[in-house]
Amino acid sequence: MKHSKTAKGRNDSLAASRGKGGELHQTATNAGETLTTNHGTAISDNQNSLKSGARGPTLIEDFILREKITHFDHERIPERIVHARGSGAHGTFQPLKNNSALTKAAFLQDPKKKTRVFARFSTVAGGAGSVDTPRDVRGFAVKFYTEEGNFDLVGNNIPVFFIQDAIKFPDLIHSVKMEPDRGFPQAGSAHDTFWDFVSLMPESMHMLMWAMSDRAIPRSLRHIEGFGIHTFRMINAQGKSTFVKFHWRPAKIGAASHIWDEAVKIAGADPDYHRRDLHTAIEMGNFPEWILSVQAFDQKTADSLDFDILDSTKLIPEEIIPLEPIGRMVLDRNPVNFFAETEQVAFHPGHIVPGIDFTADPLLQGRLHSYLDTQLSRLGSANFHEIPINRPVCPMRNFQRDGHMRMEVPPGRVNYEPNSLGPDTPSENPLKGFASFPDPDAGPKTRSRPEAFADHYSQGRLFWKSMSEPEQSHIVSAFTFELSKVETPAIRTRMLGHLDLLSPELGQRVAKAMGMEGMADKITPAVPPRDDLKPSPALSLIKKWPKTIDGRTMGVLITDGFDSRLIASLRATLKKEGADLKLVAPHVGPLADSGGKKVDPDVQLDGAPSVVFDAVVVVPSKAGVLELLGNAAAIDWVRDAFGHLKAIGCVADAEPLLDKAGIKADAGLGLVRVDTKSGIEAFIEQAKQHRIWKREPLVRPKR
Ligand code: HDE
Repeated sequence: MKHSKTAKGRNDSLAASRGKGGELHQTATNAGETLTTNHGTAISDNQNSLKSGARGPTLIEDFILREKITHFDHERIPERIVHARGSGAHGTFQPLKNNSALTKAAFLQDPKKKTRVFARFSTVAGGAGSVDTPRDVRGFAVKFYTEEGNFDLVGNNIPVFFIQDAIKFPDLIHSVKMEPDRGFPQAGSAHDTFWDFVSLMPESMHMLMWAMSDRAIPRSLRHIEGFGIHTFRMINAQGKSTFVKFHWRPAKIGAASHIWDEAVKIAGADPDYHRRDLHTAIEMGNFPEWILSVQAFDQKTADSLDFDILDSTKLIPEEIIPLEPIGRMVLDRNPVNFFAETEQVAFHPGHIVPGIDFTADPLLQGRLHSYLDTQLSRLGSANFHEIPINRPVCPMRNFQRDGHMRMEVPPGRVNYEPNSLGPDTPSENPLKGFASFPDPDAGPKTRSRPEAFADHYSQGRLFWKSMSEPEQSHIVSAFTFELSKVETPAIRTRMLGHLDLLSPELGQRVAKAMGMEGMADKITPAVPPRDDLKPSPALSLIKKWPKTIDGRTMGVLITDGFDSRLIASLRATLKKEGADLKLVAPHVGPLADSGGKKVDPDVQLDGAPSVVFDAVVVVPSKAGVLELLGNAAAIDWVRDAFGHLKAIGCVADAEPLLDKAGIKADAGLGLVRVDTKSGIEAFIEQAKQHRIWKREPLVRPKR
């Protein structure tokens, strides 16, 4: 082999070229300013390390190589222990009214005032590189950069939690994360250790109902509700305390979920589905919005409830205490750097401002320690508050000093308080400063739970009774799926015993679906479940589903010779409704429409299965459909859309494909001919249903 004698390697010609005088010129892709080291020394060659001869060993003297590689070696920081996979966005929050009767928090007073926010949504169990659509709780964390300091509302998309006391959190998370000996499964609760733990923790039962419901497979991050879970306090200027539960509701587009089979397939088709959806929606100016509400109540009301408001496994039905809207959040800007913003943002329920305070909820109390502590190992320094995404926008002045990576350069001799040498140095302010609410609740030092925390089944039963028929079936299927994955029979029978207590109907249906009727353990509850709690329709997603396609995307399958006039008319009608369409074709290069005009499709069929769309339209030409008949991806495209209960629009030429997929044209089941304007309108009406529930019994056995 002949070796090059030149001092420059092959890459020279790719990334840089020499000018007449021998100086290096950057190519067009790299025409910016001169590249430098971290310390500002200009770099002459970013393609070759410094060697002793072109084929000789690399020299340790090469400070440029060493600096670059050392920095690279340390690029990663530990991922979050939980909620490692997340997506974030910037936005603003604006009160809907003056909320001074409830709170003195400055950012909640003036409806004209906007406060910047950063929101991060996450899954809980999977690692940072896991997929977006497993069955899991979603984190819903918002940092409000208020003029009185940062307020972090660190919630989830489910209003209750698995455990009542923080001391059980490491056990819960160890059980759900991948099993320690084998390192799997990643991002899923369908395994023995999780079900072993929860089946021994009756307090988890209510949350399990939510986790096995459609809430745990959301359609997108834009379509989730958010909850503060714990009871907090709001304090007004007169010092009056009101208990509050925080609720976020997606404005306009409502909350929506996937069908399980769809979520599973999306995990393969587009592991970044939720992240991409949020990013794209914001990029397109389709800004997601949420209304922040509180359920506000006093001590007397708290005393009248049949559970303890300090118990995070319970919710207050909004039919008992209605939601009071207090503000609106709009997310309108994507991060420009994922690491700097989404990865480094440090949420902490202890970041609060005057006017908001904690209660003694033992889960919340434990969190108040955990979140500060975890940032120290994750971000590596007590100075994480100086990272731009975490910095408050109001002044911060104190005598905390030094430490790793300190950015501030505080001048002067005085770094202590009280002092007499620094007349301008900051001091405490009893009037403006945060004063904890003087909570009179106290008692003997004890490791125990209040008696009022003991009813673990009644609210789970309430949840079951509040669901629509399809939602109940999905819960049965989810328990069946998860418990069938459990290998230890004793865990299955124990869980079936709990399900009987949650609802005998649920228990029987799951036992039957698993082929384990009559095998449930008999479990004696600490407090017998109540059957007299009134259903709360607001807990159902389907019952309050808004009829809209705002923010949705339709997939349109086309082939050469397709009718582009029809597509133009469909696109215009969808646009009026706030929806978009993507052209899906057997290849990504241009197609010729029926008039011979070249049209670029948006995506190629194999990479855009129908699971990534909200509804589908099939518009091949007579000749094109014959090509599709021999393509399994095309047959699966329509078959899945049918199975996932999506509205399906088609032209007459599409019928052979529908036939081959076993789909019979019947408008009653959400299949609509879109050849005419009224056909397009009828299709949109069907798409607004979001799912054609009548179709479900045809495609999934009732369990
Ligand atoms: Fe968290 N949780 N958590 N959690 N949590 C974390 O903090 C913890 C709990 C929630 O997007 C960690 O910065 C304990 C409830 C969200 O960055 C950690 C307990 C709720 C996020 C932690 C809980 C949450 C976290 C990991 C039981 C809903 C992601 C990394 C007492 C109200 C925030 C981090 C983000 C993150 C601890 C229970 C929500 C380890 C000890 C209940 C949304 O500190």
